[in-house]
Amino acid sequence: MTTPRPETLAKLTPVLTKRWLSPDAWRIGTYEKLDGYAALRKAFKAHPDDLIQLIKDSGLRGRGGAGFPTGLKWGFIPQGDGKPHYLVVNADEGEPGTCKDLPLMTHDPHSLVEGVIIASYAIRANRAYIYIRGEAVHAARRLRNAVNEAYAKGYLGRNILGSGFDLDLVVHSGAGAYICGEETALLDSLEGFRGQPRLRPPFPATHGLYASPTVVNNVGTIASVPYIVLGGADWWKSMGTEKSSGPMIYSLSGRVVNPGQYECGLGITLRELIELAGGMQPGHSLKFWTPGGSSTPLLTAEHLDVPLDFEEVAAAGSILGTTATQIFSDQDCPVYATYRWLEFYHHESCGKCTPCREGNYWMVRVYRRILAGQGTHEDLDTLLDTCDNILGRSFCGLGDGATSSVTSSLKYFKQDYLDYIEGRTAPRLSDKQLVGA
Ligand code: L3W
Ligand code: SF4
Repeated sequence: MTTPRPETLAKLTPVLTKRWLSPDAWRIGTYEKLDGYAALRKAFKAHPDDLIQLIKDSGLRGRGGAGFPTGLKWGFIPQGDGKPHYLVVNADEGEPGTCKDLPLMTHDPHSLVEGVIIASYAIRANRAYIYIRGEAVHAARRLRNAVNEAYAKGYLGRNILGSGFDLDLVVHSGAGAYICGEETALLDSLEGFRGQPRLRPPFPATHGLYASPTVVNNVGTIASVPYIVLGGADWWKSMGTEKSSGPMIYSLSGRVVNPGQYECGLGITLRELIELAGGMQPGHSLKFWTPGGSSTPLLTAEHLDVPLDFEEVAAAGSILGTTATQIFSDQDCPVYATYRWLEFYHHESCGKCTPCREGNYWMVRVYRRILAGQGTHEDLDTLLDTCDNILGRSFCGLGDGATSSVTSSLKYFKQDYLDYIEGRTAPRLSDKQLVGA
């Protein structure tokens, strides 16, 4: 294990994670003692439009993967249109490797509830929903407890803190489908339909829940709002980079000594993050990694010093995504890892469009063949051709995301594929596993 140098330790910026180690921070009394609901009182003194401007000025970008500017999204909500407005929090965290929202909701649920109230006030929504992943039973329990506590203290319901603003907040548990993390599938699911993506545009900002203007934001995005209200836009921008402002929770998993959540300004490098996590596990050296979950193209040891912000990761050929950095070593196989991710996408494909439904099905079969030692050189062309027919031709991001590890592993680790095909690597799957993808 390596001990982080003081200059690297100084890069930790606990903002959203600052209460996680306080026992009982999930209870409203403790939360209030730790500045809880102070931002809400401050927000109610401002005009809703000024709050939207504050979020614009802060440069806050969506923490769910796409990095869309939050203030801009809030500003899309038409005002004076006579329609109800909704805020929907996407808490359907399901991307492989992604695990920053669940601990936030478990350890500090009130920060999300407070963010929901401020954001709803800003966009003039009187009803908000938190759509949480079905398997996240404990986090949902904590959230529901927090919502009940907030109602009891007058932070939710009618005429909140005498402001004249009303808000009802519902915590809704999904049924465990990854596709319901896609914002329009989430809205369909919330309305009681089968969760499948809708055609965009129109975007939810104008035609969202029940065809009304709706802001859909990730947990981390909304939980950031109280801090920006209290600290101001300049303070928020003092962390991160010029175009990717603020702190970000990086989730390190895999071959590091201390996997976990490390909150640092956007733009930290993987080299520094691994140092914070105590280094690589003894006997392991970095081979490949995902900057933001399994939907983001793999990077390698040559990318250790890429600043992990939206722009620089894109320039390196990947996507910052959800900052779920999964670390693999020389003892891990990129072909097998890609196969396991593909199994996931194949299983979770909602089946609405042909490229994703059929493409992932066939790619899983090709991977099984390769991993069973029965692959051919043509299989590699078939994989690339299939990806070419999925990427940009799928109805939603799930299809595109499924191709990321295939194309990037073939780009960087073609030799690992050839080693299976040409018999230098022992098969990892048996003949029995070849059938029935
Ligand atoms: C109004 C316009 N609104 C865009 C809104 C849109 C959405 C947001 C981003 O997410 C990402 C993918 C992966 N008028 C608008 C507009 N919007 N143009 O902006 O939209 P978009 O299309 O860029 O992305 P998306 O499809 O919403 C997909 C990332 O997710 N990903 C997956 C993550 C999985 C999780 C999880 O499990 N928690 O987050 C992995 O990287 O990068 O970019 O709200 O409505 N003209
Ligand atoms: Fe469904 Fe996949 Fe098409 Fe998305 S890309 S709509 S998940 S079949």
